[in-house]
Amino acid sequence: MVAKKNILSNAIRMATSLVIGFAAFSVNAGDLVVTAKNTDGDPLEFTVVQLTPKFETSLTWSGMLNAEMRQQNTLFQPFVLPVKVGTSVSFPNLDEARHHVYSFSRAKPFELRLYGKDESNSITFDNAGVVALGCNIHDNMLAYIYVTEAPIYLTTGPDGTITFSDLENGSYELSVWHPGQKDRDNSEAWSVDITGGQTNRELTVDMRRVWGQQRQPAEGQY
Ligand SMILES: [Cu+2]
Repeated sequence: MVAKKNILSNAIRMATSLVIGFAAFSVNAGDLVVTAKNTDGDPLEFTVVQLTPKFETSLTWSGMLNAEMRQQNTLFQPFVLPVKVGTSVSFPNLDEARHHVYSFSRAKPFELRLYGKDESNSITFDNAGVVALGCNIHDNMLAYIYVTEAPIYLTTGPDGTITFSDLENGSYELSVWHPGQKDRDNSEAWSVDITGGQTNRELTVDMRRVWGQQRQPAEGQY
């Protein structure tokens, strides 16, 4: 009987805290919709959008410290992979062909010697910065790992837009990075205030005229 009573009071307590939690959430949090464009006004896919709170917060990094950069159909997937500093990235090869992945970038020079189908290797990225990837066998293969210290980040889709949901109210540093931006090694930063409801920000990224994009190899090329 005592046990039963405890279960009941626990259930009531849980229900109460859920209601309080919801009320707190709706008042103290908001959504942020960021749209990235180039100077011609075209939407920019592959823009890493990062948020760093400027206030004291209980927010702690809760994401997984591992990620994946696949080789599939003689392409790197994804083209841009943002990861938190300290993340271990695996490089599974899903192709019949062998790949030989390397980077000369200062943030993490490395080389994964020729390896075949269903093989995987991991590299840990301990320094913030840009890591450009290539494959010694396939010149068309190109991708970027962007190692960030920001606790919150997402990459824009083809419409150049990304939505951050349920952000705690307050002031944030908002910065973006794109592989084709003029100063490729430094992100551009702005400030944004979240005050509940939806906040929209449109950002213009100053792009280089020519920048490398990954292309599917021509039929029978390899
Ligand atoms: Cu390759």
